[in-house]
Amino acid sequence: MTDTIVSADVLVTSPGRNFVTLKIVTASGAVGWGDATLNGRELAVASYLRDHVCPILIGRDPARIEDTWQYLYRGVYWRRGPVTMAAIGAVDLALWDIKGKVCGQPVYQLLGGAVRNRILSYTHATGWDVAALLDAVDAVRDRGFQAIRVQTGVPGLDSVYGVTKDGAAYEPAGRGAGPVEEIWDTAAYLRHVPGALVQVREHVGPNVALLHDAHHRLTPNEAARLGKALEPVDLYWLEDVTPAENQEVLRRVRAQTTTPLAIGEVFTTVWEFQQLITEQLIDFVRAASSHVGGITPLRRIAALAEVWQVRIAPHGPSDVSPIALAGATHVGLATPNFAIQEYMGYPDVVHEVFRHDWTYAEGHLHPGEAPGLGVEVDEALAARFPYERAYLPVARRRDGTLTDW
Ligand code: KDG
Ligand code: MG
Repeated sequence: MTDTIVSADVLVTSPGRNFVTLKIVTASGAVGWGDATLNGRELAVASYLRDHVCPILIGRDPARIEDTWQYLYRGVYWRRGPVTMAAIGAVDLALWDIKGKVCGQPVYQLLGGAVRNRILSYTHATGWDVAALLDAVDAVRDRGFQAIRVQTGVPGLDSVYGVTKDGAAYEPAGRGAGPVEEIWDTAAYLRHVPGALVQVREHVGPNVALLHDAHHRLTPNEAARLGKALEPVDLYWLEDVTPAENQEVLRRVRAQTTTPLAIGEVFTTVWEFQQLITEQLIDFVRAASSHVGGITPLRRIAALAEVWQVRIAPHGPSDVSPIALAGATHVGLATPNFAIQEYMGYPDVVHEVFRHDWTYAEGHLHPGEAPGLGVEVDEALAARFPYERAYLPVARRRDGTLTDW
C-alpha cells in the first residue's frame, strides 16, 4: 500500500549552536529526520522549507526518493545554490530515514550493504603555537584518532581560521548582531605553516595521517608554493587551497605539487565537481550529505569519482548536525571509494538533543544498526534552546580590503 507524507515541519534549535532540522511524518506513522543547517544563514533555509517545500511534500509518496529529489531540483527552475540544496538535502535525508524505518533496515543496507567494517575518521587539533599544537595532537591521539587536522596560530595575527588561543574546540560562528572581522596576512601564514607542520610530523612519526585546511585563502601560485613546501610533511591532504570559483586554477596547483588536494565543502551539486573529478584535479571530494542535496546526490558524486580514482570524504564540522553525519556514515560504510569522515565532535547537549545510534571508537565511526539513519530528535529538549542570531567571521587584509574567510 502506498504511504503518503502527512506533515513536514521545521525545528530551529540552538543547543550551543544553531541547527535546522526537518521532520517528515507519514500516514503510516513513520517519522524521518533531515538536517538543513547552513552556518550563519540558518533562517533562510528554514523559510525555504517552511514556505516553499513543506507544503508541496504533503500527499507525496515518501518511498519515491529519487523522484522527489528531481521534483525539488529540476522542478524549481531556480536551482542550485547552498540554500536550495541544503533544503533538498534535508528532505532527501528524511526520506532515506523513513525508507530505512519502513524496511526495518539501516540505510547502509539499502545502499548495498557494508563494504568495510568501520569508517576511518579524523578530528581537529588546534594550537596557538607549536608547543600547544603538539599537546593538542597528543590529546586527540589519546582519544584514539589516527588521522588529525592540524591548524596553528600565525605570529603577528590575532586570530587564525581553525585555531583557538586556549586550545578549546574551534567554533567559527559567533553569536551577535554581526560578523566578527579578522585580519588576515597570507605572507605571514605561508612563512609559518610549513615549518610548524614539519615539527608536527617529527613529533608523531610516519604513521599518523595529518591534514591541513587552507580555507580558500590562496592564489593558485601561493597554493602551489604551499603544496610544494608541505611535501616533506607527507600530508593526507591539503584542503581548500583556493576559493571555490574558477576551478581551472587547480590545474596550475596540480602541475606543481604532489601534495594531495581535498576540495568541495561549499559545493552543492555533482556538476560543480565534474571538472575537478574528470580532470583529476583533486584527490578527495568534501561534500556534506546535507549541503550537497542529500544521500542521493552524494552517491552520484561518489560513483563519478570512483571512475576517476577520486575518493569522497564528507564535511563533518560542528555545523553539520548529527543527522547529516549519520547520512555520511551510512554512505561511508557502503561506498568503496569513501576515504575518511571528518568528525569534529559536539558538546554533550547536542548528543542529548540528537540521540544517535552512530558511534565513535578508536578513530573510527560506525552508523549503527538502527533502522533508517538512526537519529531521533528530543523535541522537548530542542525547544529549550531557541535560535540565536549567529554569523561566520569575515576576513580583511591588513589594509582593510575584504578577502576570503
Ligand atoms: O561553516 C563553516 C565550517 O563548516 C567550515 O569552516 C569548516 O572548513 C571546515 C572544515 O573543513 O571542517
Ligand atoms: Mg574545510
